[in-house]
Amino acid sequence: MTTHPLNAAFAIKDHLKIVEGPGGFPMAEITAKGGSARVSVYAGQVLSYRADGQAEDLMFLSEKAYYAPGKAIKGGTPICWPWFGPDPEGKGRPGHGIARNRMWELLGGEVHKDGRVTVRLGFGDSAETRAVWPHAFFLELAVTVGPTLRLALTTRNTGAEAFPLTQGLHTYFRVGDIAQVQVRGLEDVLYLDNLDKCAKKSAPGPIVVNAEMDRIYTALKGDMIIEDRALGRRIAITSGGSNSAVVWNPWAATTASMADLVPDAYTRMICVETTNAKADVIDVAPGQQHTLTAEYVIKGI
Ligand code: TA6
Repeated sequence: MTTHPLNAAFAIKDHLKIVEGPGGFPMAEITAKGGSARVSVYAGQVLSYRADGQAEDLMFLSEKAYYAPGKAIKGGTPICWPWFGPDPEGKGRPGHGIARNRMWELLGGEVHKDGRVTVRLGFGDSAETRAVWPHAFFLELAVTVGPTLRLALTTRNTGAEAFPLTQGLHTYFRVGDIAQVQVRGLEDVLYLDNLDKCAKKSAPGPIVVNAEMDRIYTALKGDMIIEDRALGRRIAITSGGSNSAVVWNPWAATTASMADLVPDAYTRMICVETTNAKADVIDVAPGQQHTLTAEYVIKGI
């Protein structure tokens, strides 16, 4: 990785450096009091976060991820926007929208009094975006790095008509061994089972993953917790601006069908996603904005 011309405008000594990352994409390297992170300017995607003292990254990043224009990077936090999942209008547009497979702009960085560092990235509408999604907008992601990682995704409607928005912070969390993982905080919450024609279901007790899972939870009760006995840690996820969540693990067969995952990848990852998905649609009125947030705190067991 070599240094990058964006440093002239954005570098902050000891805190923010831009390097040329895989695929030649600019990558922001953030060093803060309490933690460090790497954020790709392509796709506006956090690829790595490590709290000080943690041996393991918070994020799973596929060894076979694509770093190429038009492709999504498998791992970290892909931004699903302005729709979550398949094209809601069935026009054959890309799954999970138009943000995760295009270049963004670096907007700025800031060191806070408490030593946290925030980096902001975004993009607005253009002829290219309007050809796919005919709305005027500015989308901004603020990544705040410290002892915790906080993501805030703000959608501004800069046009004259309201638009519906679904979206997701599709984080791939690194786990030591999926067989030793439990997800808490969604007990008895109604979910739509994406692997069973979106049948409505619920289950008592923590979530245990022992087969392919793709669930859209339709309400949040509070924090979601990933308990990972193999890595001896719990990840607490606090969501804001969201009343839905997705839990996804592709398991062996679907992993084998994905060219950007190695065969055992599913044993080392779980996606627990802060979303506005399915009926959790946000209508963004002209001149208004909506912010979706997720904060990740790593605790011991
Ligand atoms: O968030 C879960 C999900 O929507 C699944 O349905 C699955 O398709 C996954 O995302 C990954 O999608 P991708 O297009 O990144 O392979």
